[in-house]
Amino acid sequence: MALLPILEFPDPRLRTVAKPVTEVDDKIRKLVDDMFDTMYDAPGIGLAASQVNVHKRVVVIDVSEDKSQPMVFINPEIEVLDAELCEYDEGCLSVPGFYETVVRPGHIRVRALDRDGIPFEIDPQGVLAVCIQHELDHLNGKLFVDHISPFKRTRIRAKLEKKHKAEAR
Ligand code: QAP
Ligand code: CO
Repeated sequence: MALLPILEFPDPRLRTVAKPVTEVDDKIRKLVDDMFDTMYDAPGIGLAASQVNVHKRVVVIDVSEDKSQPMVFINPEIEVLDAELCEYDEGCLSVPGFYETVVRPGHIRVRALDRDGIPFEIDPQGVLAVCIQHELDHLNGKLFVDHISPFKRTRIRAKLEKKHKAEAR
């Protein structure tokens, strides 16, 4: 069991584009296990390696109520399946305390490798589709606050900077 420190907006390291995993080995599996520990402790429903300052294309998600559906996505790729958009109130462990409505495609296809390096494919809708897109954004250096108005983003940045200064005292 290991809890990893989570980077918080506006930390510039969250803007790093993560590199593909070339081999799913024990080191990657240890990262995946530590990411689940960190996500469940928070608690959260999704975590990208970028958020724990590891710039590799690794995502963990569990949208169940009782930690019963852990999912691992290594080198995920998505395809939009239909034009229908979905609105969801998103939050982020890297933007603690803030939730805003984000609009995204509601039905996607995801191809990725699992924790054994085996390719799989799913066609999620609803919260799982939202969460995968949110986490894939992290791997590309993007945050949910990039999808909201600049006014709201600036306000969130100012509040978090104030919190970080108070914590550093
Ligand atoms: C991404 O987010 C997500 O502000 C995962 O104080 C969120 O797990 C995808 C969290 C919503 C789809 C819908 C946020 C925990 C957790 C906070 C999370 C907080 C404590 C966020
Ligand atoms: Co996030």
